Amino acid sequence: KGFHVAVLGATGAVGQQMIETLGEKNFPIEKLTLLSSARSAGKKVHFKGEELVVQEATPDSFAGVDIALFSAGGGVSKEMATHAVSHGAVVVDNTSAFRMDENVPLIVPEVNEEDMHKHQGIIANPNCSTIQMVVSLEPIRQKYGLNKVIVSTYQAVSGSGAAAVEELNEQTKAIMNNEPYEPAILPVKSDKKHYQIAFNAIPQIDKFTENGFTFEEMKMINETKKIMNHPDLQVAATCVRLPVATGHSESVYFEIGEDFVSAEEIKELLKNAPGVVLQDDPENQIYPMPADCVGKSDVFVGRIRKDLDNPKGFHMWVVSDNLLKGAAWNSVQIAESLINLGLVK
Ligand code: 11C
Repeated sequence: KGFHVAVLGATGAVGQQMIETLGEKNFPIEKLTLLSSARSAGKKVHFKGEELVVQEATPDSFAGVDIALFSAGGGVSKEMATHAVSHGAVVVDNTSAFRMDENVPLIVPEVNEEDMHKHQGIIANPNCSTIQMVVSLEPIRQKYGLNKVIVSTYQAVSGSGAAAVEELNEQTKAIMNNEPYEPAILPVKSDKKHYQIAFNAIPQIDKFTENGFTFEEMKMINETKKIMNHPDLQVAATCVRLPVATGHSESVYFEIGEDFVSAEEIKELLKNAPGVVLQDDPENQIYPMPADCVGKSDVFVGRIRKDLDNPKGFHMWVVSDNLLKGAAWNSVQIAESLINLGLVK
């Protein structure tokens, strides 16, 4: 049987990837409805050789829809989710609107697929930088326990949208040509100041919260605990934007519950972990880099080594395509799980 799938935010960076991923993964679709704001309605999108016209999303757009993939911003999700659910659709929401809502499962299928059974119509897709980290940490947590995580990120500008990628490209060209270019989008479009991203590193992703961490850092902290069902896990994050178009990288320090585990044992575990590709051979300079991971669904892990002082401590380097496993692919995977678990009509 095929399903009636709707994509809300169909013309955005993630929405486009969702449509491509549905096609590439041969998702069982009977009908695909593409929705957007009034501004983008009317655009044409190709799906499996057919030309589909994007329609303006209204409360009635969800009549007959089985699964609705949302990626049009938190405000739109809050406005439209109840309408979609009242029409009987299950919403897979890629915004932060419902992630920390206790009635909404926050899902990474490799980690907590079983939490989907508790859904009440909405399932949240986590933040991109959180997803790739928990995919790499969960097998370790299951086997050896996990006490503490300290992560520093090296995040791509596409996490901030297509306009930010354009800013990086245009700014780079301008600087190379000795021409002026006024930053207007990064680090955060709606914040007071904007900084050069080309040839730079900006230690701010999203706005600052009152505790000195940014909202992006707080997402990594809170979402990790929720996804792993581990409220006592100690997590700290520093999130940094780099002049990379796509592919988030992370330096992850973690402390396990046991003393006598070797780096080789962690490598062996991750070699066989779902959704993980191990690229760890320092002698031959093999380690993951974002340029190699673009367009791939997996989470790539390397540079695994034991801390020199703490017998429970390890370091690793985790890279993934933030638009795929970080967003579109994880959402489509959740939709696949909905079908496999019989959670959609
Ligand atoms: C970034 N992680 O790289 C953000 C983008 O909560 O889904 C994703 C924001 C979110 O800027």
